[in-house]
Amino acid sequence: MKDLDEREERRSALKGLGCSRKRVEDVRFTQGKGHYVDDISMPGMLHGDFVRSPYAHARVVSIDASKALALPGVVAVLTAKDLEPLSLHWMPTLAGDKQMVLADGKVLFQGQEVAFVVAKDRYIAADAVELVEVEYEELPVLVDPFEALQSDVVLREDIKDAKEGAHGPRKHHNHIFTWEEGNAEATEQAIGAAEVVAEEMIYYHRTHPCPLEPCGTVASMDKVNGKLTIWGTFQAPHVVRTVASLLSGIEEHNIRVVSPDIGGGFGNKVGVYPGYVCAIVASIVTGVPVKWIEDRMENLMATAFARDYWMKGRIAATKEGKITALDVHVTADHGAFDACADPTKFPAGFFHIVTGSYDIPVAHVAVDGVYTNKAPGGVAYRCSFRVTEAAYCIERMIEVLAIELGMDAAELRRINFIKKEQFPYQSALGWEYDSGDYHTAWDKALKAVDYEGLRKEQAERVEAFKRGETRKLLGIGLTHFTEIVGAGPVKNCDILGMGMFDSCEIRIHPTGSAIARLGTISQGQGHATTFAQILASEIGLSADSITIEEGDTDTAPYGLGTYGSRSTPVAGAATAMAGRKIRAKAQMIAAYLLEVHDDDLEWDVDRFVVKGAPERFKTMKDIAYAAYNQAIPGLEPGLEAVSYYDPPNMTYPFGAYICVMEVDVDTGEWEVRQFYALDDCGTRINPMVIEGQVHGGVTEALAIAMGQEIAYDEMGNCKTGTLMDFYLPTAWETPNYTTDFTETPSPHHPIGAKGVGESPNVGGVPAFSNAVHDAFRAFGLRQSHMPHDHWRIWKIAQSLGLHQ
Ligand code: MCN
Ligand code: CUM
Repeated sequence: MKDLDEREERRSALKGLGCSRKRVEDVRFTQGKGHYVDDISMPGMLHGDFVRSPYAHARVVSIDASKALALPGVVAVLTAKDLEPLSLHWMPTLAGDKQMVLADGKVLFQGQEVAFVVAKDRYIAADAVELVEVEYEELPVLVDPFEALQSDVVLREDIKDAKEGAHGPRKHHNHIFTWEEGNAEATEQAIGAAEVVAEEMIYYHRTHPCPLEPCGTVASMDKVNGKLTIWGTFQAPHVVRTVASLLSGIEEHNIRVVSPDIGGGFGNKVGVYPGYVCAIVASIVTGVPVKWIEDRMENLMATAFARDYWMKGRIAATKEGKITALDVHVTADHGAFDACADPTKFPAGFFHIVTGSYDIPVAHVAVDGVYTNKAPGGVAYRCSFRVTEAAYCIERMIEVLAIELGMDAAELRRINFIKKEQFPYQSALGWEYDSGDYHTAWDKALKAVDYEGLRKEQAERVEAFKRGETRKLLGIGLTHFTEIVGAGPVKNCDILGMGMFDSCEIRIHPTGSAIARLGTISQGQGHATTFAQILASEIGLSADSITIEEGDTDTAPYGLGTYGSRSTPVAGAATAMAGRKIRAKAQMIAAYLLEVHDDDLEWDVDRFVVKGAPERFKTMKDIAYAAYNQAIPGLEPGLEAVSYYDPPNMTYPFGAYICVMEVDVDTGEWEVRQFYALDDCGTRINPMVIEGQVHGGVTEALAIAMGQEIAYDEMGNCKTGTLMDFYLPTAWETPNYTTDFTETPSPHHPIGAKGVGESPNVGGVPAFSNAVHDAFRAFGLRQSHMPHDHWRIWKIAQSLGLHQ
């Protein structure tokens, strides 16, 4: 008993796996001591600012910069003509397309970069932007992707005759790609033979990650030693370095990319933006550092949006509700350039996870990418590569099918879930789900909210409404989602040809503390806290004695960065594997010190103990000291390790979310009465950090489902370019959340962990949206598009005849 207590004490002193260790980052963040890109200031530094297009589609007739150049303090005004000799007026996108850095003959969306002003300070640059005279000739605007596919108007004149794009044949001059997965014929047959078929168009509107800190960079070309340093808001610093090298011709060892503290990323900072290229060119030309920081409007109007997927679903089932087939056709509005950031093979990301948590025998998806006069981008905002669109689609289709069948939607889910014993499960669309136990999670969730009691209350409410006793309806929003996170494997996943592995390098210091560097980069996820915990449990040093460093390509091992909730599944695995290499060498050192054979030792929390002789041991601290200070025959001095981890599969976190919402029929106002979120992300590293991720992600889901939207008028004017128009919930509007969990480890991850960062958004959006729909189910509502703001909810009630 005493031994056990003592061991537990040692274990908890490590603050390793499972510990709700406080976030070490927060000391500086809460004291305003974070160091962001805009905090960087260098002697002689210049500032850039963009002239942007007021039109969504126009020819650029002329650009006259003479007045701007005459303004004291203005150093240069760059246009496409200046970049052309360097072949930098266009740049490759991460999706195999190319994008104008500065308007080359025409503009294709409102807010597009037309000219880059470089001046002595930010204010002069802004004043000079006003003085640049651009003459435009307006062209017809296409904002509707369906119309774009029919229209004679050619958006991308540069590729108007190209029959092939980066992802195969193009059907029309505004078409980007068709991408398909699954068995079309068998699916069509199953749908044709089905007893019940539900069909619906599900729209997931265009939205935006809107991180607190907008995008920015400081580029500094040191002409003396030929080194280019780029600080920036980058979610993938190594990729930026490689791309910068390929584009500029500067050898990669002469480029250093640093991501300092990042004030939120949410996918917005994966892409490469014209501002980065222009700042780099301006620094190379002037030989002094150049800073570019966008403002809020620029961030909302011109950087990577998310979603804009029109999903036509057809789901077939037996009368008893057993699903027999699923077909989805997506019309995907990618805006002016295809600047998604998906693995090369997957132009629609992992959308083919659209069979969700259900055992669906045959399925087929096809996605058509389309150009329109809107900002480019297309993959961002806690999305895991289009998984949130897929989850929304299937979770809405299940609800629609439940209506068609006259069935309870919780029961319909239950009878179609993939069963525990079916894992690893091969989905009809080609994925191998690693592990799951959906029934247990579902039952736990339903019980926690007293589902039956809620349905009873809801039925009573409907009756009371009909009797005229209340004007509020009750909606119960159900969701069971399955996520797919942790790209690689390298054999399937690359970005611009770079395989999606990740890495960790560890150095143990002589006194028994350590530094670990990773190929990922935290934007608020708490990596410095949690990766130290993985390592603490692996190597037996306290997490408090381990520094985690990310984001500097001069010191960190090559990695593909942080997005798609891949850090834990990939870099987390690399961390554990590197830790195990440290431990293997430590064992040899301990054996030497204790004068026993390696095999006579066993690992015990923070030390190697001689089997059967517990009083004889060496702690990791003892071993670290010996590694540097004692000559050990046959062993090199030092204690370091590096691991590059190529995951054998992705991880498949899942969850059960339930939202209980009151909806006022007369005003369209809603109130979230209860939100229950059960997440299963396998082995939990830090329950408190997970809870924080869930709170943040569900709040963003609330924003998306209930109000957030990047909207355009028919002229292509962005109507939501400020935070007056773009809904960003504050603490005041954010409901109380109940979090819960089950723990089904990943069988292939070294510590069994799956990602969690995006799960709450993937699961949250359908939960909120289903709650709104469910409130009106008794009155005949089948499908209504998000965002469910008060006006749209009011319109639902109006269309159902619920207003007297
Ligand atoms: N974690 C854990 N146990 C697990 C899984 C994760 O304790 N089983 C912890 C991790 O150690 C990490 C955090 O949870 O500290 C998130 O881990 P993970 O799910 O691996 O996701 P990433 O670290 O790769 O973060 C990316 C993900 C994405 S893609 C978006 S978008 C998003 C998100 O994280 N952007 C965020 N959460 C965010 N949170 C903040 N504060 N800011 C952002 O920009
Ligand atoms: Cu897709 S948003 Mo996150 O992957 O950075």
